[in-house]
Amino acid sequence: MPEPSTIRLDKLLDHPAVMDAVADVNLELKERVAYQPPVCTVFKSPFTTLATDTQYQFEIDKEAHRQLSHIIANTVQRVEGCDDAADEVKENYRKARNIGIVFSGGPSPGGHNVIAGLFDAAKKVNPRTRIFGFLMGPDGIIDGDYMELTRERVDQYRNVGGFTMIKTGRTKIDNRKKMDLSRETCKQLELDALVVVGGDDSNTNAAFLAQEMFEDGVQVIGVPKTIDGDIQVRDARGQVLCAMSFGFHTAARAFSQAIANLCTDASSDVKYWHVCKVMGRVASHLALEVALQTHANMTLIGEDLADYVDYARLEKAEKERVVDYTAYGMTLRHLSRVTCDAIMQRAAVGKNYGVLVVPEGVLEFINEIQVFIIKLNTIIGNYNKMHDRDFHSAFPTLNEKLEYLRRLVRGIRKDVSYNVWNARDDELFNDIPEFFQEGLLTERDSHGNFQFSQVKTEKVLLDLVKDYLGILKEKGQYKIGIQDAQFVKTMQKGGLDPERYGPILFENWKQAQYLMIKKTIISRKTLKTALVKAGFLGDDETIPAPIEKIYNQSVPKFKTQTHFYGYDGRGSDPTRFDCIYTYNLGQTVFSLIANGATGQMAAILNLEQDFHSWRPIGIPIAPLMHLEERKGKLELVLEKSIVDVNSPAYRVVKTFRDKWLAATPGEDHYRHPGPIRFAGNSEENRPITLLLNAMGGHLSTPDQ
Ligand code: FBP
Repeated sequence: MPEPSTIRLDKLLDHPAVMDAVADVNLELKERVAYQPPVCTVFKSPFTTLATDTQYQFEIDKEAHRQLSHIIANTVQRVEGCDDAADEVKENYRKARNIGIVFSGGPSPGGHNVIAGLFDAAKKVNPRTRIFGFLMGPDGIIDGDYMELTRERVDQYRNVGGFTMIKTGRTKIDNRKKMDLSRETCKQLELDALVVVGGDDSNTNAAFLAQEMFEDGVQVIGVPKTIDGDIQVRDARGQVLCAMSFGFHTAARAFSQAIANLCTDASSDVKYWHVCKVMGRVASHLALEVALQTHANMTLIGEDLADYVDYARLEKAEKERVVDYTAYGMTLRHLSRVTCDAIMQRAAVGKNYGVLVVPEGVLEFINEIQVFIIKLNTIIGNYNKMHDRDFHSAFPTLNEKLEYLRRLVRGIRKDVSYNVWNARDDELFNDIPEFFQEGLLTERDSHGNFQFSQVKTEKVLLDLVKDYLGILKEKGQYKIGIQDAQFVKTMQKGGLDPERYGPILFENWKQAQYLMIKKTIISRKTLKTALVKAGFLGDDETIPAPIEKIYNQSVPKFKTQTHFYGYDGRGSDPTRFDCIYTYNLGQTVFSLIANGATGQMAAILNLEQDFHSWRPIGIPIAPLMHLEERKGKLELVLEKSIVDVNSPAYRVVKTFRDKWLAATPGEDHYRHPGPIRFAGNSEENRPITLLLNAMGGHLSTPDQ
């Protein structure tokens, strides 16, 4: 045999093929960064102008009037293309500007393209315009940390996921000091405009910055970012202005790909229930899109649970002439029962496996948990208002926090919150597992939001499900159905007559394709008793092997795997839809700035339609604001949108619920959206939720 040739390591490392193979930049990435998203027709014109669109009206909150006087009269502005304009207008449009941009909140795929779109539009109009990226989120504005963005840096991140170029952060510019420092930074940089790319809270912040810097002449423009999909803007008449924030499509597709793969695995080795928690904070938009993309067996939608009415309870209460408020809305216990029921139904047709999708914020819609969240938010908010040290530094351990709550009950600590937490709350709270108590008491984010991603929602539900399935198993209700043909084959192979044993073993012998062992047979002992009683077995005889085999196959083991889909999808490279959407948002931002707008949020109409119908607009932020309780006090904020249970997307999912549960003999109905690809004719070009919801605000049922 010839000796294998040897190669020196330094030579190997110098080899072009090896260098290519280990390079940080691969071919796929090269192709991605080189992609040039198409622009809306208006951006092909040498100029753009803004036209007020009077068809959109808003109901304005009095407090918004008071606090945001400079920008409250803003209207919806349509961006229009323009070939020529008066010299003065042209001069103003083309002037060299200093523009700052900041990412605020969690990363969302496509953010880099907002920068690229703005950069390209601004530099095209005037190459002397300078774009500054504030580093690490709003802290960069407060501390004056920024970098000037060069073409080389922007090019490196085109169509690439994450917010890596300038990073992000969750600081809120929410007090005088931070506001003054931010204003100072903008002055020092001689900024003409500041662009805030963020979620509902960050766009709220953008409105306050616009108000604050109005007289300094610094324009502030917001961009609707968040994978959660909870910035959806309509006017007072329900006309859609922003159907979807950017990044939602990519995150949903990334989660869906992974979850669809689990569907494949689950239906191959048929032994696990995969429980997948998906991000999205309170709203279940992402879970809804995942349901549409994957047809997973069961998808919980928080908003649907809140709507739940337990009619059996109502009926019982009516008979007893009492009022049962617990019949409205879902309790944790009831949710676990509904989940067990679905698991049992599948097991009955031999499918002791499946995929369950749980939105991370589902607990917010559960009666008792919602009460805890509101009460604890108030207690923590009150504490922070009254003391120098914040609640979490004052009570770092769970025990210390619990002790503080107990003291509120005893009224020893005459705190403002002493009447918020009572003995009943304390009793119920002590009943829940420690890890969940810890979750509920976790630190709120800088905007006062409950941090759902930090709570093991799926574990809370699963623990209850496991307990209840155990009870159902003991009652003989949770069993795996045995295919009749398989029973016959096993018996005949072992020399036993299936016709003789069938009626003794099964409660639905000859009635169904999947046979259920009788409820009274829940152990080998009870199996033997049934056989002895039927006269098929003597007291001293052992159970025949084929029967024992069938019995063993009917005993379910509830084996689970839990998964959390969040940060991975949030960091994914954007879909083509998000690449194009965000690049055009960046271009829209520039048009708004160049036309003197402030306190507006860039958006694009007709996202559900063919790209050629997309229409860039500016949405006035101030008229959208309303009062909401945050950290225990009323604050002016942008409303988060949750799933509308009358929306077409939700109704479609609800209609297909039974089909996708697939608790019937035969195959599952899983759907495979495949990986996020950048190009290709079969690449899906927009979110399914978006398409469905654009088909009508509300659906009527066929008999209406
Ligand atoms: P934004 O609202 O800032 O876009 O963030 C969305 C999100 O990814 C949520 O889905 C999730 O609950 C949260 O951020 C996680 O926050 P963190 O990054 O602080 O862990």
